[in-house]
Amino acid sequence: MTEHRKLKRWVDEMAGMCRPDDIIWVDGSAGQKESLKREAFETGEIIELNQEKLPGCVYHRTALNDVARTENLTFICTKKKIDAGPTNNWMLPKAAYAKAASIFKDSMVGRKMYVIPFSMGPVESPFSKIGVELTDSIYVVLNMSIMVKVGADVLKALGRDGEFTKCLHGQAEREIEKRLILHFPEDNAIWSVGSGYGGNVLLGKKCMGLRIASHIAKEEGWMAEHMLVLGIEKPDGIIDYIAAAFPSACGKTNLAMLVPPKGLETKGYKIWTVGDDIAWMRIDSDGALWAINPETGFFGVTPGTNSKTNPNAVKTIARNTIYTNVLLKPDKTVWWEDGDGDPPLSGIDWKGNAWQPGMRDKEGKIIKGAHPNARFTAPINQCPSISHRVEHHHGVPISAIIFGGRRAHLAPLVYEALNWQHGVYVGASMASERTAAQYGKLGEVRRDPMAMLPFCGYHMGNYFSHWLKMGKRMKKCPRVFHVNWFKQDKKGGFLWPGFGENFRVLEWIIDRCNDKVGAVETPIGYLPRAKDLNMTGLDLPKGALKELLKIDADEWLDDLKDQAEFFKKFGRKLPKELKNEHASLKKRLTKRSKKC
Ligand code: GTP
Ligand code: SPV
Ligand code: MN
Repeated sequence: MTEHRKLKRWVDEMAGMCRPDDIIWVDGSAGQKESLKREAFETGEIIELNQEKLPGCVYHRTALNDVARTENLTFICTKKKIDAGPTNNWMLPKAAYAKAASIFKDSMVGRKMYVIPFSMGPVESPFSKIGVELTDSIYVVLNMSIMVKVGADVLKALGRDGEFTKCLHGQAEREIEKRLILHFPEDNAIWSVGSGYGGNVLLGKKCMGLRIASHIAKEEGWMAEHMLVLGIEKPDGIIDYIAAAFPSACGKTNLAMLVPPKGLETKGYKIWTVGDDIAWMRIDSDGALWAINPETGFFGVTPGTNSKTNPNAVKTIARNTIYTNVLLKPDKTVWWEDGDGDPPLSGIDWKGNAWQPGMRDKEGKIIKGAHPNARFTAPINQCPSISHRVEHHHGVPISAIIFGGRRAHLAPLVYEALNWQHGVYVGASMASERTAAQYGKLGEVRRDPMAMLPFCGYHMGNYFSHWLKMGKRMKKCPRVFHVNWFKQDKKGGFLWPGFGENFRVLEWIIDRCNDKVGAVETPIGYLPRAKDLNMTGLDLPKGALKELLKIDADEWLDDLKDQAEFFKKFGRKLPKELKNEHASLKKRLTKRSKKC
């Protein structure tokens, strides 16, 4: 299969430890994919869905204890602890390899090992990186085949001695006590054992695409970010591209595929989807920042996805899609909460139990049909709004970077940073309420710089410096914004309708980039005045817009205390520029405070 001696030796070595019955090289062909599917149908690992209604679609349930990324079991393993920084779990590489090896040992006896050569980014583009994942799960092979380019072309591009990220995955017993997601940036390697869920096991995604890539990007002078990328085509036909970083389950996939509201669509606006989760960005010869999406598929949250909230996603997932942890209907189609259509009268829930709407558990809580972090895996080229530049090896030029999170209070609908340095501060100090995409207490506000807290593969203080340095190297920096679709009224309802209506905010952002619309300067940055937002065709309840654009200086000053506490973690590695930005913001807010 390959002339790459190092690759062959590594596969042999890993097989020697895991002892699979057989080793199968994934060639990327339709025939092999089909026969793998058949094999998985037979063992029950995957269920074939109704091929008339959902052609090419399959269904999978992960273990009950294995339904989201496990950040507490995720480690950056570097020789020196300081290199992993205060926000990552750390282990010495030697100890980490030994601990994982004891779990991997003989774990593939009776199973097969699949070798998946994959490229993140167009094959043979100078911006792409190659990885090889070894796994004992057909589910992983099928997912990876959608999420990234896999197979013989990649091996060819790798040649006899090309560099690749060594990615080893084994399900082992899928017990939490024996689960480890280990990254070795110094060895360009990833070991993941004991899980069968998404971000823990599709090693191209968060593990290589962000944690390992962010480390390489720092060394090589580019950026690997947890960002969607989209193009906004204006009525004059010119397309501006933006990249947006929101934490997990905070709206990236939805924004990436947005359909402008009717009134604005007829003006001629269109959205083009480049990516929904990861952006690799470089400064090109024109001095601007350009982004590629290194993935070829979406691994998106299903609950909440319906024809109103995200019609493009609904069309994308109608075929050739893997559904994970949703409700299985008797006719072998699927359903999830806040999806299309009424709940079925019966079905099998994500736990594999018989389910009926309205069922309650022992504590009286409604039993959901789909897990809140249930997901679809679908090819990006099925998305009706796919950008024609998605395969372009230079990607797209970025005019604006948007940060955002779930904040029930405090953060206004949108504001613009004063400049790049202030923008880096806005990203570094952002926070969001915890969602079902990771284990932990739901709703708790946590600081999540640039939405990269769980994904930065090195010391985050150095990561902030890298952002500042990139800004200095650019001839024209993208403008930086912050959005919050999730501000709540007193009753806990969302003040902003979100989804397609978010386009109104994007229009202001793009017009700001082109100096076409006004704003008011506030202590936190530039905010639109009510008249600067295009509200044609949207009737918000009285007072809602005022509340959405309100800045309460005292509330902000309170939040600054928490920011300062968080920044303390970075010690001397916190760039002085960010300390200065923090101090200036405090000064500006204090001037406004009612308490002074
Ligand atoms: P990851 O794939 O985990 O990185 O998530 P993501 O950032 O791509 O989030 P996604 O777009 O899948 O949205 C997550 C959840 O937020 C879904 O339940 C959506 O329905 C909901 N959501 C997305 N956009 C909005 C919005 O504008 N307003 C409101 N209220 N909810 C939204
Ligand atoms: C996220 O949690 O940000 C995801 C899903 O995109 S996972 O691939 O599981 O990380
Ligand atoms: Mn994500």
